Amino acid sequence: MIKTDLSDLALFGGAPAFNEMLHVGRPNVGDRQQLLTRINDMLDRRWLSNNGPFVQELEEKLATFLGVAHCIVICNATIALEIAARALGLKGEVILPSFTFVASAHALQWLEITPVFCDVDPLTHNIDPVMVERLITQRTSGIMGVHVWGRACAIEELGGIAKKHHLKLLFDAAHAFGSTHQGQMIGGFGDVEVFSFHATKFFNTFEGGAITTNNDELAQKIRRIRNFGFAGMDNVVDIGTNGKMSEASAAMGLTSLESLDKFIGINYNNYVAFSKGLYGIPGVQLIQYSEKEKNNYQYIVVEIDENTTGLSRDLLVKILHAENIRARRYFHPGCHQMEPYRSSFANNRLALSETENLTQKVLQLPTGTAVGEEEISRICELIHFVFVNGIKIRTELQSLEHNISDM
Ligand code: T4K
Repeated sequence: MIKTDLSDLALFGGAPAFNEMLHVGRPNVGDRQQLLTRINDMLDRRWLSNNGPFVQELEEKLATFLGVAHCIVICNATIALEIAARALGLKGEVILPSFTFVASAHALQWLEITPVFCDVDPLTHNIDPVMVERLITQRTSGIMGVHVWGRACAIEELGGIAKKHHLKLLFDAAHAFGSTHQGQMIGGFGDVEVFSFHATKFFNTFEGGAITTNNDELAQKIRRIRNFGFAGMDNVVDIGTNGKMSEASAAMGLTSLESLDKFIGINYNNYVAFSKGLYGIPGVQLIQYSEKEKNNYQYIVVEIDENTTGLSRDLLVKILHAENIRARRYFHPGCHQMEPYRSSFANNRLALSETENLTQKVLQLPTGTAVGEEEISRICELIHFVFVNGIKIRTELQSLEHNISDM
């Protein structure tokens, strides 16, 4: 139903725009029959984990797709980051953006490496290399860039800084599977890159991730660490963990890979539909993906400038949730504002002004194969309606809150 009156909004008692919740990160599922066939094969073989045939096939196919010498699949990207950090010998401090999913920081802190949070470029949302250089100390051992929303961070600048200061460079490429930088697939930059294949990513293995590198020795070490440090039967040579991907996950990965182009095509069409639908709303800006590079278009990211719209991002999110549109606020409030980092970072807080600004402005809207043009058009109409009536909505809410506090 098209909303024409404030009372039509679900927040004020109207019927929600959607009967079923629309999610950011609804999993894409490829050919179900293919998946089930693979699962049956796996059961017949009775080989369920530990570098099984599906894992090996997936690693080979991913390495070819990414144009990288080694792809080591892992049970999830958080463990993959931990394994990568350990394999690289990171210690002391590692510089990374605060504007990332908290897993990037946790993976370091888990190894008792101090995450040193850096601000971002407000245009790209990616780590600011100028500030990175200012944060380097005697204790710094590495830099972790994050390709936020699948858009490559300043790879060359970070590479130059890492080389000059003899630091390791790794990239959290959790969002960037299928994206390119200067025409080259993300996966082969820095010392290592780490992907996430979590259910909410456009390419998923239920849970999963991968570490990619062109360094043969490092790849061998990563493989050992993934498997408890074993270098052969009964021969342990490193501190290892269990980072193995199961055969069921690899079966899902092989099946997802066969539908990759379809998933990206749907994401791209959704992105175009949102671009058109949100066009012309003052203070509402959809982030741009360069047409010169490949991207997976997995994230529909909108910046809300409250000074122009008169209505905050948080209020819009509240309105959308009531309408069963589960918009998200990635990455609110920023890692440096979360514990334990907030307490240890308190003195430095003001230094991350761009991050703090972004975490107040940014939201993600539902996309993926579970969302089509019809839903997108209704979401955009609703957002138009909300901002056209921004002042009235705020006044109505204030009077409701006032009445409640009087009761
Ligand atoms: N680095 C970066 C930059 C990352 O963004 C991430 C993860 C990582 C590292 C670590 O990767 P992994 O260790 O996870 O491989 C979600 C994802 O769980 C997380 O993988 C992702 N980034 C992050 C950005 O988003 P939550 O806490 O927001 O998830 P949750 O449970 O709220 O789900 C998101 C939405 O998806 C919900 O509306 C429900 C829907 N959903 C979710 C699942 C799992 C479904 O509809 N079906 C499902 O099966 O973190």
